[in-house]
Amino acid sequence: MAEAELYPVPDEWRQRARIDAEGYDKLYGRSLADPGAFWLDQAKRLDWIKRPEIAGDWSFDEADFHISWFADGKLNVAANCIDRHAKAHGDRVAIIWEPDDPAEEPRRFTYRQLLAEVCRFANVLKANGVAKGDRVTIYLPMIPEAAVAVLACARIGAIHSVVFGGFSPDALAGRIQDCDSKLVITADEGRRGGKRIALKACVDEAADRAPSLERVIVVRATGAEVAMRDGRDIWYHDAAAEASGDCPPEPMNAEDPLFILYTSGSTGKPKGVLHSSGGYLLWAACTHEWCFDYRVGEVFWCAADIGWVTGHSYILYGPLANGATTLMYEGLPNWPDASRIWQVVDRHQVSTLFTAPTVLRALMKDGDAPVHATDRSSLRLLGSVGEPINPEAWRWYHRVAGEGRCPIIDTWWQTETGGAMIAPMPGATDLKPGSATRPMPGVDPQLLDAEGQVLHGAAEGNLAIARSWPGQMRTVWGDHDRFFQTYFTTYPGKYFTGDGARRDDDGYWWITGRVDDVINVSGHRMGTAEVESALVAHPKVAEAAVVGMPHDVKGQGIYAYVTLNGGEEASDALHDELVQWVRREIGPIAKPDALQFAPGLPKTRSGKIMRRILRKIAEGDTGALGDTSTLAEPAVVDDLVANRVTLPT
Ligand code: 6R9
Repeated sequence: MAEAELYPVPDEWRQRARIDAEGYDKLYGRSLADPGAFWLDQAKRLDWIKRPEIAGDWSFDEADFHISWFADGKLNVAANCIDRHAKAHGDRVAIIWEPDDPAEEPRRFTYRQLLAEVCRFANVLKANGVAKGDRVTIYLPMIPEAAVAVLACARIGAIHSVVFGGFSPDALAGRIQDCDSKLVITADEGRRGGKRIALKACVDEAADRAPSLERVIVVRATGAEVAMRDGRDIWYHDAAAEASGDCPPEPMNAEDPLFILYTSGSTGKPKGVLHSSGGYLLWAACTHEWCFDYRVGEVFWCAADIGWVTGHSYILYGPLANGATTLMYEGLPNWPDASRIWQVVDRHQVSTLFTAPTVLRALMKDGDAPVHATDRSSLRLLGSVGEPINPEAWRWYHRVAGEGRCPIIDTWWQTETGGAMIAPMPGATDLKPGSATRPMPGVDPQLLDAEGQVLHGAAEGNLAIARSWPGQMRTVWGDHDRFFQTYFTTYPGKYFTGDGARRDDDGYWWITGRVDDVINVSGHRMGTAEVESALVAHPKVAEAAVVGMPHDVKGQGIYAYVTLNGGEEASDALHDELVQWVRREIGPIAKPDALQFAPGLPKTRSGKIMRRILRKIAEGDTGALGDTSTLAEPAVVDDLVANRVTLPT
């Protein structure tokens, strides 16, 4: 059994780590016994303009619902991530940038250089009318300017909303409008795996649907020719040439918003998850140190995109707050070939690599030779995030990539949580493949059954968090009621994660995946409702239902059932058209892996689509459809089973 398989803390880590097993128990115990003192103590990691005297002040109850941390503290996040390091050790490299094309030279920015770049960008934003509290949408590829733009917002107190460069013009327009953002920062083009992405053209298209947009700042990345609209678009390099490299950081209240990041939920359009300045930064900094035990001089590589929360917390905010050297990679892990990710490790002597199970599964398919072709002796830790890591991928990561030497840090968390919540500490936690192990200090996870009863000991149920932590999201932008309804009503008085989990006899946590209508495709969240509404927006589609299906590389794939309008004929051409349609409406990550034309969908007599049955059919588990007697038309199920779509292997 997987549980019997234990990987003890290696001797090297036992000796060098800041926190050992006993240290973890003490730290965790104190964090729950005296949270006020514990967090005010932790807050000393940050540079405060005014040091807080209040830690957490919160209630998850409806009558008195509020969440705040360090409410009387004042700080500037960018000053914490840059200025204090620039002052103390300005020549230390803050960011290493590795380009898409391995033939090109990497770029390096010391903390001093980063400070100058960020100040310049901040002044350009100010010159374009951006003030404290304004929203700025960032739609950039993984180029250094993306980091600079994010930090420039933080410096002047503007709220950044980074939109992943793979999202469509429509998705971008929705995210610009929702937070009423007047300015977008983009690039002529992005590059990934040798391909070009026409970002500026996407912004032009989005602008037609986003009337709030007044100004577009365009970074020259590839040099491609792009149309510039007079009075709206400006080149960053032109504006920067006139901007000063000096910009004082804006003093911010700890509770002032730092950023919005849109994420999919089980219903409705994506939610603008809002994070605070003080609590979020402290959480990112603490968890970066606890999970990865970062030491000065090491190179830390989180191989995510800054369009996702992982990139926010572990490419930028956590590492930079801790004065780390962080690596930012423009390209794909397996381009131009399957060795690339390891070549980047060797080229920059990376000590910690933090990536997603889907990447590992894709690499595993190419066998061990591309890994063995590289050295990797600089690696000391390997991290995983985004979805449950299957034990096979865990073992491969450990044995092949890390040569048995590197602990695997499987971090469970969410956009909403700001940083890692359940994860091992390398010097403290014996590992079990597939388990995210133990909670971080301050995190109070609970298992609950469907009736809301708390389960004790070894058990399986739904995962809730019983108390607030500094990195918790503060609201859904523009819809505080939706925030409360989404997370605090399933289990009154608790934050409900939407995930299921199991706790074993040793108190280890195993995340089993989403229990709501959210699909995890390659570690990215996709709401089934979003894909469905894209499909029904097609003129030939009457109805659609979308569920997750097992996928050997992506973890989950997207399976769509589509009912056409009367008079429309199903065809291969229409099949492909619909798949492309979703891709265009939302972006490549939402493209259905399987699409089945269905004359009808299984519904209850009250008209509710029975997703349980659709999930079973998509999984190929058609022998166990369970009770179909409540269906309005049981015969539709037979048709669905007979015409099930299987993925090409
Ligand atoms: C950080 C991030 C959150 C959802 C989360 C869960 C899944 C993330 C995981 C994991 C098992 C892990 N998830 N990490 N499941 N083990 N180590 O991914 O945020 O994009 O908001 O996704 O991802 O289902 O609820 P986000």
